[in-house]
Amino acid sequence: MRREVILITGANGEIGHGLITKLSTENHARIVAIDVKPLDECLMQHCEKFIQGDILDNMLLGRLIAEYDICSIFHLASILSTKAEYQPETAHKINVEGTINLLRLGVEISQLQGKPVKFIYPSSIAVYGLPDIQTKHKEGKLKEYQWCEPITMYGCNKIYCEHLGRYYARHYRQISKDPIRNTIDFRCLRFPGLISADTVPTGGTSDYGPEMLHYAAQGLAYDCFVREDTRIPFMAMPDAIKALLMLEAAPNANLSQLSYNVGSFSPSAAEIHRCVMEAFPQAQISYAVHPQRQTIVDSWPEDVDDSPAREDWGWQPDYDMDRSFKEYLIPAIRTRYASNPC
Ligand code: AKB
Repeated sequence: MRREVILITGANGEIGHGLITKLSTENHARIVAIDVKPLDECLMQHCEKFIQGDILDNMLLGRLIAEYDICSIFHLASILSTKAEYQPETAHKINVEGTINLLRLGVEISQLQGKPVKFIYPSSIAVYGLPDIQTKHKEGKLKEYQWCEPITMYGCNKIYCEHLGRYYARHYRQISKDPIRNTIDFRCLRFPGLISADTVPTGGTSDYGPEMLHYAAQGLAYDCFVREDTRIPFMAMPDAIKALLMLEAAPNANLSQLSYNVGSFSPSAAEIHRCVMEAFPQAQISYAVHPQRQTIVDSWPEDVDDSPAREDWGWQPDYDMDRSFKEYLIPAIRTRYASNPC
């Protein structure tokens, strides 16, 4: 009998690193991982199989169905907000067409297995689009349905893929003679900016948070590209992984909506700066505002209302800002740059 596996796309990215390690070491899951880039050596041992390939390659995805019983899909692959503004059409291809390919794969698997396949999709605070800084301050914590008018290609892609997930889960081929039922069990999280001790993000607009810290730890000077008073929500990577796994494990009957905000702490750039200086007093951090990136971050909320996640599946972060820095980020980053692991 074939054993069940979990499929992870974008496996070599920031979330992939944390998720693969946790799923393998603690949940003893069998993982099939895909990424266009080679997988870091230290993750290989945690995967049953790694495939270097493109989620736009339908032949490759088709082969997966033949070889594995996929019970859950964590679709992490995407091009982040800043990079997507340089290449909007490429971002659309990967972020939207890539997601459709995975959703269709999920439907095919569900039909073969006779049960819905869990499809876990990380969305983002980039789905929000506040018109100006006054409105941002006035609105404070946003609920899932407020101000969903993103100004970036990445944000447009994410909100559209949330809708696609709902369509594939509930309305797929609804007027055909034999509508397909029990397709995918779509579950989506809207993440804030993520900060990991193990990886440095590339191509995002919340990158100033993790960059400040990683540059300081390496003794490099850093020009923060947003104003000191800029405030958006952030989350430490262990909590992001916890949220993904909690949402995946939640009984379907408890889920009152398909997309959930998850919050943790919401510092200004100056507050992150202060925490970094406490740990690395020699750090050289200055501000060189990039006006367009500033506009993007100003359109994102100061904080998110995550009460549905708390009520439906018991979401609660383990790390507030103080604990994130003191117990996770600073010690792990010191070790990382002392020994340079992958
Ligand atoms: C980005 O900056 O694009 C991402 C995000 C907030 O989703 N980190």
